[in-house]
Amino acid sequence: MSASTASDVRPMEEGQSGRARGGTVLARAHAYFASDHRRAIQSALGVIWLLDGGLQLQSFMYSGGFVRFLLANASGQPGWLASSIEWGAHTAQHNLAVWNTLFALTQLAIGFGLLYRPTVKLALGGSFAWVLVVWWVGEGFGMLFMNMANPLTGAPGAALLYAIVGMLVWPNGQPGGLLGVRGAKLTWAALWLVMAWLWLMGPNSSANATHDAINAAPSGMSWLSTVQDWAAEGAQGNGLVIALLLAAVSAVLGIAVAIDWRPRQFLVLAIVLNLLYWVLGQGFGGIFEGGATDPNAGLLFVLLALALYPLTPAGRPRPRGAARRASLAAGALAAIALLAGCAKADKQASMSAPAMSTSITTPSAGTGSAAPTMNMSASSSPGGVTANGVKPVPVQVLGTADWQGMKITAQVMTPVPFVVYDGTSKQVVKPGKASFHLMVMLNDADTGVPIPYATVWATITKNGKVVFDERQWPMIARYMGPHYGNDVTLPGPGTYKLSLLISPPVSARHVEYANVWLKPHQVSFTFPWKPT
Ligand SMILES: [Cu+2]
Repeated sequence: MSASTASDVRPMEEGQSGRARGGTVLARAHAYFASDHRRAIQSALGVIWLLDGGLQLQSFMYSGGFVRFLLANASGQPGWLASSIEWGAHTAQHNLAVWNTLFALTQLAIGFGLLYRPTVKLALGGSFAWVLVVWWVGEGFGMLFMNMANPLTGAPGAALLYAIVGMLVWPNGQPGGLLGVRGAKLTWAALWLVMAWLWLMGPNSSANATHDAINAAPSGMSWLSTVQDWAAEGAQGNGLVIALLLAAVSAVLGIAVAIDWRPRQFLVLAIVLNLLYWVLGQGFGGIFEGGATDPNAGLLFVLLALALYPLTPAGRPRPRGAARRASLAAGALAAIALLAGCAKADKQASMSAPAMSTSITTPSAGTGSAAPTMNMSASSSPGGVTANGVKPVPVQVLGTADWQGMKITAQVMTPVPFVVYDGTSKQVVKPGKASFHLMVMLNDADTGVPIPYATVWATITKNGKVVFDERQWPMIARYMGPHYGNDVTLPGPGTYKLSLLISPPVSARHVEYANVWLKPHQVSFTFPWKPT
């Protein structure tokens, strides 16, 4: 294949710096940093390395937070990998200030080395060694050995992509650098086939997999949260369809570029897709939230696609036979992907079915209009176990959100009386004409342990007008456990927006919570309601 397409390839020579127009700074910068395609990619890679180095210098990294971040990669990994990650984390912990500064300087050195022409090879060589360490200890091999790798959230790991892009732009005058044209395309195909396969894994293709992944994505900016909420809402319940579609698209994308079937169109599609992943699933790598170590895989995939672009033939259509073979191969792969996905989905459904038979109704509601109208009719009350005459009542989930590892759940049940007791006197709060009892659960997302000592303020609006604006009582209940609750009266049927302002838990903390939930945090859910 490479022999027949050799004429299509436009080799990028290193010395095409004769483009300097006039003597302006801009033109000279262009001539130095972007004299040709390969140099431009080298410079972009250098800038990303500088960003990484800068992020590594954040104060968070000098706290136990960085070590915990490393250790978090170890949990659930195979033994040999977990122990090596733990060894790395504990070594770093031993003298964190020194090690972390070294990490940062290494990345800054690679960045500057890429920007300064005479040291490009040295910097790239150093980056190859460094990314192996980072991919291993910092990313746990992109979580590939666990059931946690999701292309949407950055699998198979940004570090791997730094290395591949680096090899592609190695300054040896050969198209495709160290990989060569054929190697580059095969690597591309392998990456996308792995991503196709990852989409089909159970945790990535369940009904709410994409919804949950987007909800858990970092943000740090209100507009980004809005976009992510909107996307999560759209993905609600559609996880399987999304996974099958993206698995098929990924497979076709990888193969099409490898066999030169409309490669440039597919490279553009790859860029668009990864920008979507980057914004929705990776929240720009969380760099606006603090505590991020790199901008994550989306950006690197875009760079990789750009690096491949000149290695693919422009425009000229391939002979018909080849095109047909290509589409047949892509179609067959898509079909296999679909079949595998359906098999997975069946298994998934049968596994999760028993969980729905509890007294708590399935949280099919969520952050939007897709939610069924809440209806608190008594007839939906399940028999269930009773305790001293107190029956478990059905609850409906209005929405869930993740805040730095704290799972925030807003749910409602039929209005109930509750007692406020301050130690000497007590007052009974009667539900009156309340529409429902609102409960906010704060739990550790990993362990499920409730998180007390926080403050939750609930504001409900309808068409922008505030209809409820009160603090939630810290509350305990036999079936609900500790929660933050209040009875809420709404003016009538309609679509409402619930905003929760959660203030940091005021308490001493074990060190694993030392650096989270330090500032108030707001989340919003939209829900329809009608009285019974
Ligand atoms: Cu309550």
